[in-house]
Amino acid sequence: MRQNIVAGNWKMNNTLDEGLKLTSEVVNMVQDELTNNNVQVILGCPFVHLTSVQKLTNGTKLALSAQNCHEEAKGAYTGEISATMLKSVPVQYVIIGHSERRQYFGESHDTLTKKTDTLLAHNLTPIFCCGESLDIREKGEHVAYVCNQLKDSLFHLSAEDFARLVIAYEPIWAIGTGVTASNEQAQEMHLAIRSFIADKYGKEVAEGTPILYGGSVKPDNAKALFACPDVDGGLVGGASLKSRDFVDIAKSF
Ligand code: G2H
Repeated sequence: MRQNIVAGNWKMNNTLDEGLKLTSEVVNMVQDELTNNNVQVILGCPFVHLTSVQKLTNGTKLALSAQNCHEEAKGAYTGEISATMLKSVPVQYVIIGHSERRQYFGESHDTLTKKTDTLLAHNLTPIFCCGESLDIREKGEHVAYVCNQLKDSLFHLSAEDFARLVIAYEPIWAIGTGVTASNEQAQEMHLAIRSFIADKYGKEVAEGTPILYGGSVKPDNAKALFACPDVDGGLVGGASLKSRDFVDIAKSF
């Protein structure tokens, strides 16, 4: 059975004190309330929070994610953070290819290929984001567009390495807008992604790959989304900033 995952993506929010308060609340609630052991809860914090947050999550059910990583292992890249640094925290997951990074920071297919390779080489799990704009969906080209994002950045991998990824489908029109993809829209895309992976890597790899949905996931829509057969959890932005909402989402399986 593949792993269900609920990953928070705090984005550029929270001071260190706020982040630690949020973490403590989530740790306590998860400890007391989360009886479903088939869900991995992940906190995706800003870089400067990671070391302190790790001290609070260490030894709990929670795992830690960064929101980005430089593609080179080390060197003269002022202001950047490497996979080696993240591994030393330690962090387990790294979000890459988020539409905000593609749009505002020019993260290209080529860069994402390199980031994926670097993360896997450092035994970090990439949470690879993909998703189409409203314009592309309205033209009916959303499935082809998302499949191409996967092909262009990931299909150089061996089946063994591909099986180490987490995919997050995040339609851009649903991000931070309060508009969520319908259950049917999410399931259609998740199934298409899984079939596309199966064509390239075989059924076993496709069936084992967690595919998360992201885009205005809230406590009141999570249950129905997670009930879709090919939706294995969520990448949660706004709602991950409130401990009660985030843990309620994690309890929605
Ligand atoms: C999509 C998501 C988290 P939100 O970006 O990655 O954010 O839940 O606020 O739409």
